[in-house]
Amino acid sequence: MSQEKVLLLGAGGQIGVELTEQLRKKFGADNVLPTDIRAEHPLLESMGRYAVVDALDTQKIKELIQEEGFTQVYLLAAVLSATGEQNPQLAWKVNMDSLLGLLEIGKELKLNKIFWPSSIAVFGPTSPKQNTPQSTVIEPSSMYGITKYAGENLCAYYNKKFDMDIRSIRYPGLISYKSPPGGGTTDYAVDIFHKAIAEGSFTSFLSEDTYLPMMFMEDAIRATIELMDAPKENLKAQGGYNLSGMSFSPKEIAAAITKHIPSFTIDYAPDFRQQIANDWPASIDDTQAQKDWNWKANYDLPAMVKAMLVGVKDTAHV
Ligand code: NAD
Ligand code: AKB
Repeated sequence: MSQEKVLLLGAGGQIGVELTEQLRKKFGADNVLPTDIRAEHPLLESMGRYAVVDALDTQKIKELIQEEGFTQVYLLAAVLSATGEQNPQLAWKVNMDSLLGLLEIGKELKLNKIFWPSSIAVFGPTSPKQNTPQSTVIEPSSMYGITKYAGENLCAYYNKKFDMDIRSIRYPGLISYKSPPGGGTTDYAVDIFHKAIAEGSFTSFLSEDTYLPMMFMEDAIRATIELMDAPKENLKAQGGYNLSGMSFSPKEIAAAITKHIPSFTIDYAPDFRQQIANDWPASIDDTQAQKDWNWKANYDLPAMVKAMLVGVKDTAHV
């Protein structure tokens, strides 16, 4: 098999920084180029090359792929749920135009593989709330969810019509300490660790009993690489793959943190993000990912809390 060369668009965010690290371990630093519209993330500095690229600049992306011979592209640039609800037109433009542009490039240049992330936000108030299945009623209520479901359908269309290989995961809320989250509804579950360590207290913008599907970043990155490595003929899901890691409420994550920081306190001031969360699943059924590519999460709530407290403390002292 010839050497794969990987281009990441939107690599300066919560997922991209850690995905770049792992893809560089897998393919070699010189074969992985992270790009973003922002300046280079400090963790990527001195790890290899970096370029500023607008994911909407289709011409520039096409030239980059042709000049450097990229075989795979990971499109991570997006406007997430909370920012998207405040600026729906921007969410539609960034999330849809970047994808359509890349799919056209992928078709023309015959890219080997494309990765495009979906989200649990595809599910809406009419989907089953507990153990939401892979295939069910999907009627998203947020602009972000609408773009993710439209994107899934677009990927399925290009896969079928042009025999392409575009793979996707419906990530739950991702929890990490290396790069901050960027405007989502699940971001409270990252912020709570920083506030617990720095201030000993936290005000949650979701109510105490709001259960959402969540996952530790290490699991999410491993899932992404495992899905991209899986034989194409095994992948039977319609749309992005459901992935389950853990499910908890603000009250439960606070109780788990209190086991390590007994004086920690939480209070609640729900805002507009409560409505977004109310329409999302509480937990996810990922049987199809288990079956098609042997997916299994390693981190549960106690393991994730322990890893986050160590990670946030360590990075705070760097
Ligand atoms: P993020 O907001 O942390 O990072 C997105 C990156 O895209 C940012 O660095 C931003 O600068 C960049 N970007 C925005 N517009 C751009 C443009 N026009 N050109 C180039 N770069 C641009 O988001 P993330 O959490 O890393 O999410 C990556 C993908 O995964 C998104 O599609 C998101 O919807 C999806 N996802 C994330 C989560 C999560 O919990 N983090 C959950 C489900 C799905
Ligand atoms: C968000 O909250 O917008 C993201 C997601 C679940 O897609 N974390």
